[in-house]
Amino acid sequence: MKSFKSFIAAIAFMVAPLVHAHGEFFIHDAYARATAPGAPNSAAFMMLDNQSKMLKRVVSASTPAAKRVELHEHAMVDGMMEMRQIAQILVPKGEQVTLKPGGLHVMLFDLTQPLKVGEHISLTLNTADGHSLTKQIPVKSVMDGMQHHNDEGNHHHE
Ligand SMILES: [Cu+2]
Repeated sequence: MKSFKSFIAAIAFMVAPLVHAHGEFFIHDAYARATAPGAPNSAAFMMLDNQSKMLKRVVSASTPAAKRVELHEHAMVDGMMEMRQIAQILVPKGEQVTLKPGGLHVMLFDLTQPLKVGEHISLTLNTADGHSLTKQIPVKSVMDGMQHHNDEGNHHHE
């Protein structure tokens, strides 16, 4: 048993620096919403995965595909679901935060060209600690969650 434990410890010791070298903050399953010709805006969605020992704050984003990029959330305003800009997206240590239609998203304003299914765009996220993550993300057809007043099925109107 003792040698087995030291074997595991040796493996952990060898693997840890590699994991560190590959970064500890990840973007998974990212995509941008396809647009109709002439549509000025779109959005990008993804899962943020913080495997580090510290809180990560995404404070800005950019892409060559849009002239202006903002971090957005959806919130209830006077009984209506509206989206609004937020200063940062917090990802606690060891946790994942999902950006999805109808929730948090990266808003793409003034597209430089229509986003077509099958194409890829480059998206960069910047964190408060000065790191940037850039990914090529696919363009996908997405149900537009932005115009729905979705009742989640829990309310019961008589
Ligand atoms: Cu938005």
